[in-house]
Amino acid sequence: MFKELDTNNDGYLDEKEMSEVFRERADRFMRMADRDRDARLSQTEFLEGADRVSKFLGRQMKEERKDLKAKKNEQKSKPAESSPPGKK
Ligand SMILES: [Ca+2]
Ligand SMILES: [Ca+2]
Repeated sequence: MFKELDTNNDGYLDEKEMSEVFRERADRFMRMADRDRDARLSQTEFLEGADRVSKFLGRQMKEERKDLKAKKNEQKSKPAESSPPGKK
């Protein structure tokens, strides 16, 4: 992902590379949110679009957190070899 964005392969994302990312995102957002296809977003279209994006991202993040938790529990359920169970 990072390497795809780093178009000149110098190991950094510079302003130009970043602005290309955002332009592409903005473009996609525009197409997704512009319900009446007049090539501009009304306040309603913008807010609805932002709402959809944030719900989508929220769901994704929730699932990622769930995965992370499941992984942590997996590790917990395995007996720790290096450290004996501590007393509280
Ligand atoms: Ca670069
Ligand atoms: Ca529109």
